[in-house]
Amino acid sequence: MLTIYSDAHLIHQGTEWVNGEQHPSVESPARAANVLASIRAAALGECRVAERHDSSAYMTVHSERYVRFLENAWQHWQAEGRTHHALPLVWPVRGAALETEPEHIEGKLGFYAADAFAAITSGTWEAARTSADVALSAMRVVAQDASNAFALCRPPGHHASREAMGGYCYLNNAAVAAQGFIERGASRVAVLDIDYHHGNGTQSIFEARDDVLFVSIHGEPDKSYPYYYGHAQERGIGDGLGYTMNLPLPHGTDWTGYRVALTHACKRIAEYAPDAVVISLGVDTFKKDPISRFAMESEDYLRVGKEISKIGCKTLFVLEGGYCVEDIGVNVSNTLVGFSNG
Ligand code: Q9C
Ligand code: ZN
Repeated sequence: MLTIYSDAHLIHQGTEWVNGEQHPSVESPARAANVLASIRAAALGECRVAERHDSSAYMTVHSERYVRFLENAWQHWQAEGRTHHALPLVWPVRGAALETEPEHIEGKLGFYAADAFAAITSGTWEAARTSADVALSAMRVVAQDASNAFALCRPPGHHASREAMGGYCYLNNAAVAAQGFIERGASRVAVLDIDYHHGNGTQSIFEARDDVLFVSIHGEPDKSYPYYYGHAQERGIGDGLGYTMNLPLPHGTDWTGYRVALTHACKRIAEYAPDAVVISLGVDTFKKDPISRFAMESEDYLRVGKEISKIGCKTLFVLEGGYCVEDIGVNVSNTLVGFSNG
């Protein structure tokens, strides 16, 4: 399997609030380095650097004004004399009229953020756009060669919606890739999101459509971030009704429980008969993940990959979360090896 990657992510390391203090975010450069090292050790296949895309390439699933905000946020922040990482402190409340983008950067930050887990740093835009480029480059290879590929994206993307960053995500790499398949002629694309956290951004981008099926397995929203989305009752809206499937699972879920949900998810996807499948691959379902509450073992990811291979469709894996830096590499490569040997 071909891996697409980039080193541009190294210039982005965010900040988050933990126990009343600001710390370097658990979403760190070491994560991607570890994944690349494991991919190489597993001899999965060629590792190739991503091609550069124009920022209009991200406006297929994001609005132009949101992409411009990301591009210019750090300069606006600096123009206010700030030198520390930018995090929002004020948000519009649901139900309010939300159409007018404020001029002040403080207003913009809350306008374009779902939470305070997506800090803007001097390197954020370059890293985020390159992460989307990694997904787009890998999508092109899969679309052209009817093959499979792994997009080693960082920062992750699945919490980013059309006009909001959040949860370490800025541009929705998986959604940009899924839309890319559609624009290259696919009639139907499925996104299978197996990150521990519900892919609220991806769901919101596609929930009103029937040409992109979104299926997510995640920690139950009552107890897990992003809290407000991912209930089993969310099944899509309008034309998209029936094309969103949420499979929330309780804390402590291990392979025994996970397997049932994964088999169900893959069955639904196979029934949909997509032209391509995008896997939002988060390995924060791992038992030692510092911020999540499932109990998957490293060997279980071989089984996850094998189960996904049974869908029998061209497949693009896109890296999302996974914060046990020590084991993220083996968990990701096990998934891809399990798929390849499937
Ligand atoms: N106490 C991804 O995996 N923090 N994002 C949750 C936990 C935010 C996760 C707080 C988690 C975001 C891509
Ligand atoms: Zn996650």
